[in-house]
This record gives sequence, C-alpha cells and structure tokens, in this order.
Amino acid sequence: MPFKSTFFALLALSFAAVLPGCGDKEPVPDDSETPTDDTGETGDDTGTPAETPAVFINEFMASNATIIADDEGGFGDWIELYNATNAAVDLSGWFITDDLANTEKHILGAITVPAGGFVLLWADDDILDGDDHLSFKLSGDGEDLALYTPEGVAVDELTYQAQTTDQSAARFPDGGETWAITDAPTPGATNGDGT
Ligand SMILES: [Ca+2]
Ligand SMILES: [Ca+2]
Repeated sequence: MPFKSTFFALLALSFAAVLPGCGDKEPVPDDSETPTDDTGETGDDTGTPAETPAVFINEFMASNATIIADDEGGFGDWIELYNATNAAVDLSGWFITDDLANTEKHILGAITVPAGGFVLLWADDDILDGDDHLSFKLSGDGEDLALYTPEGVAVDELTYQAQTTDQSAARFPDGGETWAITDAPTPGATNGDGT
C-alpha cells in the first residue's frame, strides 16, 4: 500500500503492521496527492481523527533512585510525553492515570507539550510541587498508564510489567510502536533510535 513519510508520526501506532507490506516498495513521494496502487483504493488519510492529537506516553520510570531529581531534590517516578505533531498541544484538562478503571484519576493543569517535543511529569503523589507533579506514583511491580483528552478519548493506554530500578521503558523511535527497557534513560529528551 502507499506510504507517505510525512505521516510516519501520525500512523506510528499502525507502523509495525504496515511495514511488512511495504518492504518491497519505495515510499510514495510526499507530493503525490493521489496515491494509486494495485487495489485502486483512494488515498484518504482518515486513520487518525484530527481532534485527537498524536501525543504519546513515550518513556517512563517506575523506580527512580539516582537518574533524575525534581526541583525539590526528590527522585520520584516520572513519565515523559512526546508530541508527534507540528503544533504545541495544551494538555490542560486532559487526564492521566495509573488505573485503566479510573480514567479521571488526575486532571492535568497548565502543561503544554511543544511541537515535536517532550514534557516530563513527576508521578510522585506530590501535587503541591506544581502542575508537572501527579497525584499518583508508578508501581515498580507493574501497573497501567494512560492519557485521555478532556472528552475522555483515549490518546495512549498501556499496561506494563515489573520494572527494574533506574531503568526506563521507552518507545523506539519516539512515538514508535516498539518498547524497550533501557539503562540509559533520556527523561525529557529524545529516545533516539535505541542503538
Ligand atoms: Ca500507582
Ligand atoms: Ca526520552
């Protein structure tokens, strides 16, 4: 099927499924307005609803002993979000939770993720420290982690297994489908390509 490189980010969730079918074809150039292939399908890019920005839970650490401290010197659990779009995304009123059965556990305050950039949230159950501090911690034994719009639309949802102290779980590349555990965490910065 045709594949536009400019839609890599938006189609990140389906990337793994799409890739095998594209293995023997060159990507369709960006200026190809009407991709054609053997199926005769039109190229309407309806895969991602416009009202749900491509923001990802991009990396997290459920047991932080020495990797990074907050402004108060605390080594709390942390969650990195990544904005795969070309515009800043205001997360005010969005929900983040460690429990898929309680999607409105924490409502985000004045948090904005820059275009193509990252924001680091502290999961330390210490909300008096600022809008980047959440009302829950991440269990090192495994837990849920999810992000919802103010309307309750799931933007990213995951369930993770037991974690090792000072190792993070991260998407490679940023916003990609593949998760890996790394002992070289990059809180607030790109995950790189995993090499
Ligand atoms: Ca928790
Ligand atoms: Ca990172």
